[in-house]
Amino acid sequence: MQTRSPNLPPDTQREMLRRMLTIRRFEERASADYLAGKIYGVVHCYIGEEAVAVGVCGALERGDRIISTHRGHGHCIAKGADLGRMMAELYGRQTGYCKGKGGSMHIADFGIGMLGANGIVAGGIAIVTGAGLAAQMEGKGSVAVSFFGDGASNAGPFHECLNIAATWKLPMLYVCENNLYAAQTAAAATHALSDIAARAAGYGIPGVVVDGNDVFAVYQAANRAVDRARSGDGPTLIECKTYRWRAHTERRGQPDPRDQQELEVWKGRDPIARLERQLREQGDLDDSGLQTIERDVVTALDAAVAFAEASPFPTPERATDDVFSA
Ligand SMILES: Cc1ncc(C[n+]2csc(CCOP(=O)(O)OP(=O)(O)O)c2C)c(N)n1
Ligand SMILES: [Mg+2]
Repeated sequence: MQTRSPNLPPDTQREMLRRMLTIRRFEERASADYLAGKIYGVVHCYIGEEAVAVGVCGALERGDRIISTHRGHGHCIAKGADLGRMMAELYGRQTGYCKGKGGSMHIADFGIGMLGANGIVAGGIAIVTGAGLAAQMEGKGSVAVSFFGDGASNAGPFHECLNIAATWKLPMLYVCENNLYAAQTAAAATHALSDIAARAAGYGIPGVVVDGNDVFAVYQAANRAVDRARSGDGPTLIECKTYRWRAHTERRGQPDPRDQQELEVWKGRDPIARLERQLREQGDLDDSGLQTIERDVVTALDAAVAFAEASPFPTPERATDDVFSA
């Protein structure tokens, strides 16, 4: 069952579909180019989980800050990052967000409140809790959002940060993307609770479980949590149940060890197909509207890839620029 459409203009709902499709097509391209040897480092795909990033970011303002994980393309795109600079970063080019020296796991754009992807599992939770404290001290009513996985919810920073954020009533959303696995390890092998949201009770804050493949359900939960945070009532833990379609990372010749039947079941819950169906049923989308969105997405991605491919690699002399040590 898909959640009824919230009270959002049709244009905004179609924009959610466009962003979800952009994430999917961006990663299909990134995966193909990685496997073709054009992209270096490591690429973790978010395909299948698009409704979480888009639903949450749909409830945010530009000045609100988010932090991401090692699986960060979806959060960047949902917050409005530039596709060309993202692709250039994956391609290791000077025009990328990190001047081509960070790759997929190091994309940040402070101008849009995207504080960065992060290769350290649970590392981002502590950084963005600091942003939540900053938001509280600034007093402008902005909020901070931590995206993290089910695996990260077993690490120390999760517990320490929820505790302090609850105690200080920081204006925060903690969004757990429960895709049922931490790398290859099934969630049941790493924690005894069936709902990670239940952990919120231990810190005295609300914990909510949401169908993470239902963009409107995610949006509505995020909206309520944002209202609560902006009103000074403190953080909310939102657990989004979802699933990734690709293996943990893109790798040549290594099969995905997960149960393929389980994967097929989750593909049947495709968040993009569900939104598309709902918009059609509402009378807010038809074949030609969908074709226009698809065409716009592909055109934007072609331009992003062309920009990346035409950009120079950083020179060896620049290797130690922007590198800090204490
Ligand atoms: C501190 C730390 N420990 C281990 C790793 C290796 N590692 C990378 S991703 C990952 C699993 C993370 O699982 P989860 O938080 O559920 O995120 P998902 O990959 O499912 O999105 C692990 C253990 C790491 N990057 N950082
Ligand atoms: Mg996980």
